Amino acid sequence: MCETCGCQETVALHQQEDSKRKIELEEKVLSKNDRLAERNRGVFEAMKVVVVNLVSSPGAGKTTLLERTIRELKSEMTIGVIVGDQQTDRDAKRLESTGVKAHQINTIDACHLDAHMIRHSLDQFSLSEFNLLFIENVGNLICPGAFDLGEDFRVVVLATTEGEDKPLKYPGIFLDSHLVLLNKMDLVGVLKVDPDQCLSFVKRVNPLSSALCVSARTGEGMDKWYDWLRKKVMEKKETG
Ligand SMILES: Nc1nc2c(ncn2[C@@H]2O[C@H](COP(=O)(O)OP(=O)(O)O)[C@@H](O)[C@H]2O)c(=O)[nH]1
Ligand SMILES: [Mg+2]
Repeated sequence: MCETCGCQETVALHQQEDSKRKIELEEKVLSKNDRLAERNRGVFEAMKVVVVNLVSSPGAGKTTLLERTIRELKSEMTIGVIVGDQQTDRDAKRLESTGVKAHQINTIDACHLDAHMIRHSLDQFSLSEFNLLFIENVGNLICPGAFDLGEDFRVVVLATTEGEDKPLKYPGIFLDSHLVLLNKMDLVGVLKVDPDQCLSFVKRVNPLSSALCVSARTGEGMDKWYDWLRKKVMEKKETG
């Protein structure tokens, strides 16, 4: 007899049914998101805007990295930002102070941005004006990895303060990433972390991923990141 509701089924059978229902529900949510992400991708393609989805743990340095990147590149290209946080518009304000348009999404209960939220956020922009659109995702190394937003590239920002082993512990987000930025390199000496070991773990999870070591604070290594972005913007301009 089931102790949960007193019916004749076994607890194991109930658990089996619950997890089947959970999988079916997750599949439905994700396939709806995938359809909306494809629509977003079509819009980005038509407008020839390169879209970069930045994902990381909270505090890895996404906003700091964007602030420096925008200040450095805004004379060469037009840039917009969509930023997701559970509450507040603090990051949008920080990013707007660099002189670009930033739209904040407050996800309230959700731990990630999804394609539907991005679709509505696009109404805030005149997308055809942009060469480059950054999406700063909600700080979380798990859920954002499951939600395609229609972006061209997913970039993981990993901070040296997180230790070397995060790629092994949270492989999902690294699996489909195009680039890993190992940030806070200025702290390596103090922390005694081994960046090479961290990057070898990234390669073990995703042999195709590239990585750059940077410091958004000091600017160390950032030139290679700017070159990566310039190349992607140039390539998109040249297609079609
Ligand atoms: N030392 C150091 N601190 C950094 C660096 N990048 C960001 N930070 C600091 O890390 C904290 C979190 O940064 P923030 O950009 O808000 O992270 P986010 O939550 O990923 O957007 C802030 O105090 C930043 O000043 C870096 O490269 N080196
Ligand atoms: Mg931020």
